[in-house]
Amino acid sequence: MYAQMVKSEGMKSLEEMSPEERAFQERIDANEKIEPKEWMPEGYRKTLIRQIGQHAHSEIVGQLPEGNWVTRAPTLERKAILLAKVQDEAGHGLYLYSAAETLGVTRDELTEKLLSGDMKYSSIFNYPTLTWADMGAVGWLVDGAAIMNQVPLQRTSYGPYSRAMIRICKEESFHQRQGFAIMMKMANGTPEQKEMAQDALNRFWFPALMMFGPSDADSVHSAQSMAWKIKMNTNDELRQKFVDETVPQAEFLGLTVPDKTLAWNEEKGGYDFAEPDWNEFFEVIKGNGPCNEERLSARQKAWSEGAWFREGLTAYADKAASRRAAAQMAAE
Ligand code: BYC
Repeated sequence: MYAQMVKSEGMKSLEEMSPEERAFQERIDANEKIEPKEWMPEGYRKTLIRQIGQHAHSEIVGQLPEGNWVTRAPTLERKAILLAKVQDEAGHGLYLYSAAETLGVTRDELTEKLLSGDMKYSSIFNYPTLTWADMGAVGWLVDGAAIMNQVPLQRTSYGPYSRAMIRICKEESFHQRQGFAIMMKMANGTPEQKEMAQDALNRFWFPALMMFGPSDADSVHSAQSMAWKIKMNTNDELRQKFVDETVPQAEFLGLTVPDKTLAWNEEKGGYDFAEPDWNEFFEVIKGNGPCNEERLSARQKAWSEGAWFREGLTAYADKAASRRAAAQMAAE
């Protein structure tokens, strides 16, 4: 299976590596963490910037579909909980941008790449959140899928990314539970509320499966990323785990997973399930999803309207630095 999915061209065997590359790979194989100022292959650095940057953008863009519901949450308590969750996502974005900055790229550079379309963010945030039940489905399925992917990333080989993941995972578990709590309330509510919960599950099931990335046969980066322990599992492995954990939760809620082919496979000890529509996935990541334009224009607006504030912060930091330098000179 591993050999089948090898698409990361240019992957070298230990014998083909330079002494530096070999020493680096041996550290990875011994599960040592790589820290910012240490030597690393250029491809390792670039792959991390791509993955961590995309992850950071996803956290920030991910605030938009949920922020949309803060003013419309049904009770004050739900409003406070949702607000806290949306704020957590901003925090996750910040830890991740900081981790990426240790690799020699600035947060502004990463943001500009997001806005120009040179960098991606998770496909899931290009789907609309139409009803309050969608806040349940996002927490339950989207944060649930995110946790499935991020728990193994706590052991990723790059120190700052791994440490950011530890904190993020703690918060994501709270997010997943708040989503499930909304789903429980809706699924046990009036017939209309149960119908809303089912409709949210119907719309978010396949997009949630897409969050794990293309099937292993089409995943261009997996082989090299796994050799470097940037990724700890293949996309299909994590998707399978997610389905196996989520189906019993849907049954508990009394809801139906919108997949007629879903069946327990005793032999593999997991469910057989339908693949998402991969054409739709590739269209969404090319920028043609239902909300791509809306999401990017919201980020564009925030970026241009925040320019005066960023300039103010830089001017203040420069002034403070020159004041400190002058005080130091005077003291010497
Ligand atoms: N969406 O070779 P592959 C969250 C791209 S946010 C968009 O398998 P890789 C949350 C991929 O980038 C959750 N693009 O790639 C926030 C590559 O294109 P590029 C975000 C996708 O990197 C707020 C191409 O397809 N989590 O939790 O080995 C509220 C080929 O794919 C997607 C992370 O970012 C996608 N779904 O594997 C609530 C986790 N999938 O870059 C929740 C960290 C693939 O060459 N990231 N692509 O142009 C990862 O674990 C990996 O990057 C992925 C993809 C598994 C996502």
